[in-house]
Amino acid sequence: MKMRTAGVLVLKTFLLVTFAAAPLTVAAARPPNIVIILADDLGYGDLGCYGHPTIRTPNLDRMAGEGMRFTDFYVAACVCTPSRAALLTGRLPIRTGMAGSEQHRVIYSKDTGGLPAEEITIAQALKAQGYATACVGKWHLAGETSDAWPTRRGFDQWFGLRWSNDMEPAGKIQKPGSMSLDPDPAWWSLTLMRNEKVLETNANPHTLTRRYTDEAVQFIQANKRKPFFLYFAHTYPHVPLFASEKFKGKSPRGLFGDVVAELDASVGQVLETLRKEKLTENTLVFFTSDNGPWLVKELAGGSAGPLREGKGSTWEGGMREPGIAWWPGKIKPGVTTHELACSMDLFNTSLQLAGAPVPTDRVLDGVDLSPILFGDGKGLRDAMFYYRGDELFAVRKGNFKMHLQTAPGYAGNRVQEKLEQHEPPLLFNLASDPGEKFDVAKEHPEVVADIQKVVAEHQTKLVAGKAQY
Ligand SMILES: [Ca+2]
Repeated sequence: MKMRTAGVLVLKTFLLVTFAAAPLTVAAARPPNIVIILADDLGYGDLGCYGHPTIRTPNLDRMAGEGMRFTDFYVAACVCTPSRAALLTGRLPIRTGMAGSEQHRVIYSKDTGGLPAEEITIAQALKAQGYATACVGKWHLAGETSDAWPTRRGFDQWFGLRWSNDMEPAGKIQKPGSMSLDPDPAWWSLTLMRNEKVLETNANPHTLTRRYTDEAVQFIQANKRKPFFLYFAHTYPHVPLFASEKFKGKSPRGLFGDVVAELDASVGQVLETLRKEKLTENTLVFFTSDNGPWLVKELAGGSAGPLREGKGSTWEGGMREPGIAWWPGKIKPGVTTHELACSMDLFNTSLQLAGAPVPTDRVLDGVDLSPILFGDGKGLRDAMFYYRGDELFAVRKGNFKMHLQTAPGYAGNRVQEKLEQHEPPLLFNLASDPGEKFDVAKEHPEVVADIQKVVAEHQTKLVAGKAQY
């Protein structure tokens, strides 16, 4: 017996040593790569796999077919800056000071603030685990004089724009009052950044998606032998819209459709690169958008499909987004989930997958989505809070959503945005009425009372961060 035990031990030791030295085992033990692809102002209804009748998105449709499609995926805010801050930190913008206010909803170039240094981004947490980290695309979490650039918030490298493409001060000619379709590019020359330096002050808006994609592909190829985190935040389909020659004039939906088709092709190229480099079995890719469609831009804005309203609003169209998760061999293909999930969950999920410690010294609003992604996990997220600026407007619990206040979408300077207070609150059953048309508060006083308790508890415990912009 003793001899046999010793023999097994020797064999075990031999196997351990041998396998530890083998490159295959090292690769298998490697934490997964994480790629988050974020569109800007893309609506819930703008993709083929979310029901758009004429915009063709074969690559995203295939991604959903090979992966998991969420019907109830939310972002944490209905405009750019707070939504992005929440995705990267896993915290409601009200906690981090990145919520903005009714008057000042996103960061502008002259602002001095930015994402606070005390916050922990996914990039910082993963970099500490040895990940290579890159931000490709729009940041919008720092003003011009702020030091809160991607390279100071955990990213090894950054190639992209500082803000939205309609905020670029580089144009020589005054911008037109309305964001017409296909505007003169001379109005919209863009300042392109490489890390903390201005790379170009007259970048061609038509080639932006293609150049972002080339950068993302190069980053993946250059880092294929170590774990990497790629945050790929597209500039489009935020207005003004520009597509490259290859896509222009092709979509029946017009320029907006051309631009979305080009984004779709970009996603296809990223996934194809992962296939070519044999990284698919160890890479999670998640696709979503930062907020709903900018409806007042008319044909230059997107569609929220069956959902009410769009960008800037806490109606569903402002904050419910396409959400597609892809990891062949790990996520079951062709699954549609109705589980409630949020962009802030990508923080917890990414850290957990990377083996990074989840911070315990602060309130996190994300949850780890692994049980949903890799199994049949249910009910991970209890409630969803809808903030507009620094005010709570609505809360969803289960299928019911209660509105304390409502406002139409983000009108900019074209239409007055009229806020309405609701006392008693409005209540909608999103399962039977996703378009939020039929108030059922009177029929369900117990649900209203229950959600009011959730609101009271949330507001009692909430410690709002110091406003950063
Ligand atoms: Ca946006």
